[in-house]
Amino acid sequence: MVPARPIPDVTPPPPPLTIVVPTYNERDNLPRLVERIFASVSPAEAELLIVDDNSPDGTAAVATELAAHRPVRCLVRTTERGLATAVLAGLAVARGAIVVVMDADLSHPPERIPDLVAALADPAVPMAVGSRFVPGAQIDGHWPWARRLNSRVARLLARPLTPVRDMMSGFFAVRRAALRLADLRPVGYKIALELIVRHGWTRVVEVPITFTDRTAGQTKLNLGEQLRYLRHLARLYAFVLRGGRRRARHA
Ligand SMILES: Nc1nc2c(ncn2[C@@H]2O[C@H](COP(=O)(O)OP(=O)(O)OP(=O)(O)O)[C@@H](O)[C@H]2O)c(=O)[nH]1
Ligand SMILES: [Mg+2]
Repeated sequence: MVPARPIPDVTPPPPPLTIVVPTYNERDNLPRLVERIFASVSPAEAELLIVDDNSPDGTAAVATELAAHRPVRCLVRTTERGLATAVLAGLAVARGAIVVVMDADLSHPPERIPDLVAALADPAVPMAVGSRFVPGAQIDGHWPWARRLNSRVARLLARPLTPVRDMMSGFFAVRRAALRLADLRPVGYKIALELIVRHGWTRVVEVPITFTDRTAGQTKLNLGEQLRYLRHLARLYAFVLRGGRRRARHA
């Protein structure tokens, strides 16, 4: 009798890099985003994971079309809505050893992804942030004084929590093995700040970027989001004052 040959494992290995993009009504931005991402990183080494909250504009259908030609996956959430929890859901199913998180609206330059990834070459660095507030960074577009003031106050309020200058950034890379997702209590928009404080990360590198204002689609940032930010800050200060950050550093 001929011995049975083992069935070869044809499951493709996970890509080294997963790019997580939360979306809500970003149909018009996705094709250009995908084009620019895969002009900057090899499709053989990266996957794009779109986390869409069942956008009424059909963002998920556009993502599915794009998936025919590119390594794109789309996770559609139907029972939950919110940027931070969407990012967390993406981090939970990402397969790459390194995960980049960025917005869909082309505010974050995909061309800087390789620089963020390169900053993680030092094993002591758990996170690299695409920063608008370090030398070499730039903001393209006119920010009215009210928006500038708003951004400055929001950063000042978080300053005692971290020396990272752009802790509000939605563009960052993390080493997946460094994540303790069960320790996170995401609320609102500021997932990078949540990651930095709850993990007790000190060696965060900031990579200067040129930030461009969105030209398509609409902002989802509103007063409710700003109030949620204050609630988020209160939770993080309570965590630090109770010694949570010290314990996280020694975990
Ligand atoms: N899945 C999901 N994504 C969201 C949600 N809210 C916002 N996003 C996405 O998060 C990213 C950032 O949202 P924006 O509305 O651009 O917020 P912002 O960058 O602070 O505001 P702008 O300056 O107007 O661009 C975008 O990719 C949005 O589509 C949400 O509730 N669920
Ligand atoms: Mg935006």
